[in-house]
Order: sequence, then structure tokens, then C-alpha cells
Amino acid sequence: MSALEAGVPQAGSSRMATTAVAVGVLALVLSAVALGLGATRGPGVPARTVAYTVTIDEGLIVTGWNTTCQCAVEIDTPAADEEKVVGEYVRWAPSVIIVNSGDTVTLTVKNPRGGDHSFAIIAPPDAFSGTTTSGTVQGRANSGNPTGTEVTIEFTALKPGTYVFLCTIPFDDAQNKCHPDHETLTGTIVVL
Ligand SMILES: [Cu+2]
Repeated sequence: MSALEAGVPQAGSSRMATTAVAVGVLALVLSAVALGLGATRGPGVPARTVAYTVTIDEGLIVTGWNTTCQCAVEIDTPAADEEKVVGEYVRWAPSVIIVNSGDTVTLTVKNPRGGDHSFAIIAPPDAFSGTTTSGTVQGRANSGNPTGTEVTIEFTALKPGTYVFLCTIPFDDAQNKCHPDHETLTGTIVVL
């Protein structure tokens, strides 16, 4: 452990370390601006209107399978005679959406799953204008539609940052609401 980590006061070297950190941060900020990652759009650069489809999808969990012991083993190892689907999980597809600050974004949120879900971006009120939450996107069971339903979410991204989007409906099997592995239904929207 260094003297700094141990919290030992070191007047001279601590000042130098602070200066070095400040120079480093300044360099990072200048690099980001040079790469076009700055918070504000350059003059004359038009804001885009972009559209994406976001589907509440199902991923499969695959494992290696040993036919002698009839048990799961690590995938792609000599003990794995074959591969087997042993589970599934609910997920957003895509789970990462990247837009620029100033972009107006239209998301078509599709829910072909059995249960109802919702879409909500978790963000402070000044990060987006418009609609960032769906309330509910009914699934097959409650809508009676074999392909489920979809809703449109429209917003303008105002503030660079990384935000989580997820389903906010609590799991309720009797009401066909959500899914027990709710925590895997988490995505990220990155505003550059
Ligand atoms: Cu849900």
C-alpha cells in the first residue's frame, strides 16, 4: 500500500498528484470533444430522427451435457458429449440503444411474450422530453392476440448519459403480468 492509499499526508507529492489528475481529466474531456462525444451538437449539424424496434425477446440458456451421468457439465469441454437447452430468460432485443443528444427517437416496443410487460426509461426529468414509459404492453394472454401487442414510445434525448430501461410491472402469475426472471429484462440507452 502506498503512502497516499494509507492516507499519510504528503504535502508536496499530493499537490503533484492532484495536478496530474487534473491534467488527465482535461485531456480526457478534450479527447471526447475531438471525437465528437461532446455534450452539445456542433453548429450546422442537424438533429436526427431515428426509429428502432425493441422486442421483449427470449434468450435460451445452453449447457454442455454428459450422456453417461445425464448431467450438465461445462460447455465445450471434453466431458460435454452434447449441448442442451436447459432454460430460458426474458430480455430486450436489442438491449443497448445508442443515440445522440438532440435526436428524436421513436421506439416500437413489441411484446410477443405470454405475459404483460411495460417499458420505462429510468432517468431524471430533464434527460428526455416526450414519452419514456409505456405503462403496459399486453402479451398474448391478456390481449388474445397470438402475436401480442406493441406500443410506440417517442422522446427527444436532451442530456448525454447512460440510462437503464426496464419493465416496471410486478410479477403476478394469476394476472399474466410480467415474468419471474424480471431482473434479466434490463436494457441500456446511451445518449452521446
Ligand atoms: Cu415485465
